Amino acid sequence: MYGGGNTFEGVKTDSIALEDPARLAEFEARIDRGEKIEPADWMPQLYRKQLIRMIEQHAHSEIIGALPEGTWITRAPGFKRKLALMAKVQDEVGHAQLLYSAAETLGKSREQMIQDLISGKSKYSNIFNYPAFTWADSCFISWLVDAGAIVNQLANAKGSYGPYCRALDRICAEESFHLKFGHHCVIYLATGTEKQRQMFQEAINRWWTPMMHFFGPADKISTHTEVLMKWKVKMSSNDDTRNQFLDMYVPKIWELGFTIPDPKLKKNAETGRWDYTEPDWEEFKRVINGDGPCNKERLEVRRIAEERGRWVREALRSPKAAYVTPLA
Ligand code: BYC
Repeated sequence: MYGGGNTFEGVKTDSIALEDPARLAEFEARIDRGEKIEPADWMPQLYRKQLIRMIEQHAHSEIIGALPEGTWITRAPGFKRKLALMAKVQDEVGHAQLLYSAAETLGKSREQMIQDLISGKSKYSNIFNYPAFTWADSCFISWLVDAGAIVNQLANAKGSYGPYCRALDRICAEESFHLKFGHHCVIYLATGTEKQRQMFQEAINRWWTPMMHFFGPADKISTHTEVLMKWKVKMSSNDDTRNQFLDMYVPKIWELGFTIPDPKLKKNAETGRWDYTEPDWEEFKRVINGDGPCNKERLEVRRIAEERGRWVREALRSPKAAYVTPLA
């Protein structure tokens, strides 16, 4: 909730009341006029903290998100799919670099962000804590997870913080290629043998709940939506984004003759919105707090990568010292 005495990383959220009222009013007027806030501009502490949290989580999601698909590079069917998947995974890691840079403009160092990821202090997207057992799982990610990400990111690219919006513009351009690649791979499975169709159906069955979770908790239990929407960091609520995704992609999934494992899923003619079974939010909480099927493995891979890359970072910082060490 906005205000109410909660704390966020040691800053009382009601410290907004301690901000200079004139500066706060001017800041909010700029946001209302649709101006971008830039790093050197005055901003409330809470705006800075919330942006760091959200952009950092987004960056971590790109890095960790590269892992389940990354394991399919060598096993993707055919040379062209291997090449395309390799390029996609590289893009995702590049997105993380853009996002870490955007978060750094707010004053948190990249080293600290990576430390907070590895120690489990920072969150990253729930969905990448599930295993990609088959090629069809990888196709689900490329098509539908990327589609969900685009719906969210296209909206937020029109938000208030300049560096985040510019990073999102670039990310969305690349994501649209990923989506086409994923769709192409799914069409191939959908028009293939019975076994191939079955593989994709099983992928939908496995990934549907995490996909519903991906857009964040239902609005009525979301913690940060109110303040983030007020300051135009988030341009659409979790339920609205989820609904937009369902609007765009459920018909496409059905058109291909697949089913979705939710008997309640249908478009409500009266409200114009989708009815669905509320996904299990207890499972969501467990997964985002470190107890999903792959959380430990994902963070361990990241920790090892960090350790193995240390000498490169040190060499960049101090080339002379690094040159002597390997020869010694
Ligand atoms: N997963 O108040 P709420 C990609 C947490 S990568 C984990 O509604 P908010 C791709 C939330 O952090 C793109 N945690 O939060 C990459 C909060 O916890 P804390 C991923 C989640 O921020 C490679 C608590 O739940 N996209 O697509 O207002 C290959 C309460 O939630 C999640 C982004 O990162 C979640 N799904 O709204 C392929 C988009 N949802 O911090 C593909 C950027 C919520 O209080 N992020 N939580 O401990 C956002 O747009 C927003 O942060 C969210 C959540 C809509 C996700």
